[in-house]
Amino acid sequence: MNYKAKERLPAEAYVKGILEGNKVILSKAITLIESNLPQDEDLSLHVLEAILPFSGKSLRIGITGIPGVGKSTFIESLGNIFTAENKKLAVLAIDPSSQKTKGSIMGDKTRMETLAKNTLAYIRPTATGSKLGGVGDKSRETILLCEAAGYEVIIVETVGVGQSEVSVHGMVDFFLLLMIAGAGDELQGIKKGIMEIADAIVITKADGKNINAAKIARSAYENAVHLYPPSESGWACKVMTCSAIENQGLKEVWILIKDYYKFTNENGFYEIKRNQQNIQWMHENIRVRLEGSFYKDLKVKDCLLDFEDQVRQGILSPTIAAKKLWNMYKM
Ligand SMILES: Nc1nc2c(ncn2[C@@H]2O[C@H](COP(=O)(O)OP(=O)(O)O)[C@@H](O)[C@H]2O)c(=O)[nH]1
Ligand SMILES: [Mg+2]
Repeated sequence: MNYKAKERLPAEAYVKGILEGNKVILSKAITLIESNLPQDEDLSLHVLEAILPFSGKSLRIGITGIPGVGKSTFIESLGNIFTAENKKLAVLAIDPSSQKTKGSIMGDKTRMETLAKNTLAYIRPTATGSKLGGVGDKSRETILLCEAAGYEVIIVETVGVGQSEVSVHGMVDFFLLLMIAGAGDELQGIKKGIMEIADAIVITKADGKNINAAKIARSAYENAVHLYPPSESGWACKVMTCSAIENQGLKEVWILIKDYYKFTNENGFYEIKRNQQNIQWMHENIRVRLEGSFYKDLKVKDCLLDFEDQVRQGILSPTIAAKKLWNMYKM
């Protein structure tokens, strides 16, 4: 038996530990929440429900950009500013590309060295490589646990691949896109849609020989974002430059984030967005449950391969196949 029930604590022990800000218990609770074992579901939900009243009070920041753009180094420098203000910071580093090697996560740990040692900071790499927003993704629940543990700023770091940026955008208040000068948008894997949902674009590594290129990139992106239609928040995307290594421009980014917080609080968007995100979260959860239940259904399982075969051969149309399977499922 793989299941190690002994490793689980009673619900109250998780809740007490989290509320006391105990990092070891917090980590164990996140492991529990991330578990997809049916045996863990009740306990997970119990813990989540108990901590819910203590959650929601952090500023949630999403940071995305291609591998090597400087996310981890940036977070380390920005994080040091937060902690210098005595703010507790949690960093959830999610890297779907590191599923096999876990290489980037190791890199992250060394690149966030001072944060990793800081008692005010908590770093949680997601080693599962789970697809953000996909089945088994518990990033949102993890955010809630960290908030209940007293973390006032939560950074969700993700690599700009696939759909993960969009998923992160759906769980944070402020969405920051990091870019480097010189590389084209396509080279950076930046899809247009991503720039449009960013609350800020920061050109990293604006130091040494790179300073001028960074300034040029900044005005180019400024011109580009001016063309976008106004966002629902009423906030216009800002473009900045920074050097995490030389500690330049980071304070300005923090001021900008605080400005955004003030702006969206005053115009009511902050709350509207959180509410929308919760509704979306509920629907995603329902979709995941439905999908799981559908593919686990024995009648469906029995016919699925055969139907796939017929679709492949062109005997059966995909729509009809889906409809037939759906009817079987509903029977
Ligand atoms: N010159 C310079 N290099 C940087 C800066 N930030 C990060 N780097 C370097 O860029 C590389 C990738 O950084 P990392 O933070 O791991 O990027 P990530 O993959 O986006 O998390 C590392 O070699 C860093 O030392 C910066 O501000 N200036
Ligand atoms: Mg990194």
